[in-house]
Amino acid sequence: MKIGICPGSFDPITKGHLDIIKRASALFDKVIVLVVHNPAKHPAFTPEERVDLIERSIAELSNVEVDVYGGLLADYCRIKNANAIIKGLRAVSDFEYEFQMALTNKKLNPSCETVFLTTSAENMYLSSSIVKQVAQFGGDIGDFVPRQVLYDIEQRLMNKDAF
Ligand code: COD
Repeated sequence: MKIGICPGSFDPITKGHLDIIKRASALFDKVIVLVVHNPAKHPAFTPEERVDLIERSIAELSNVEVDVYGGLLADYCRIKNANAIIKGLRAVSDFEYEFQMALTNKKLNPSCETVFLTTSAENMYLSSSIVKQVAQFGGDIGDFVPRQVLYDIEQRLMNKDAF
């Protein structure tokens, strides 16, 4: 069984993430969407909230599950016997950072490859940070996040202070 891991902060999940997850689910027998900590970010949603939003967004994908992990991604891949880490690439600006992580993960766990899927053109500009910024100032995020979780993300972010 080929197992792929889609890791990320998912703070919160966007249509860009969902597109990568759906395409990964067509390539692998099993996909685990993994909420992991990015030390460079200060999340707005708790890990449990992020898992819940992802689970509701992927409900129709029978070979996809969601998990959360507090350690190194390479160690999680070893525990799960994963074949690949699947990442989305939006633009050249993503490349250097993703390339560095791919090489580090390969060094830490040589049996796990990193597979890059290019973003779909309509999601190229999308990020969780953009979603948070637009929602905090009362903008419409309907085109940015999965419809199943739109209301909850809006409610949660609208009540956050902008400053
Ligand atoms: N279109 C396509 N892909 C997208 C889009 C979009 N619009 N938006 C995001 N993506 C992709 C990203 O490129 C990324 O591959 C993935 O979706 C997740 O994105 P984010 O922003 O939610 O998550 P990041 O970038 O903060 O995730 C970084 C990790 C949490 C994976 C990383 O920090 C990590 O592995 N942490 C665990 C600790 C560890 O092992 N560290 C060593 C790593 S070398």
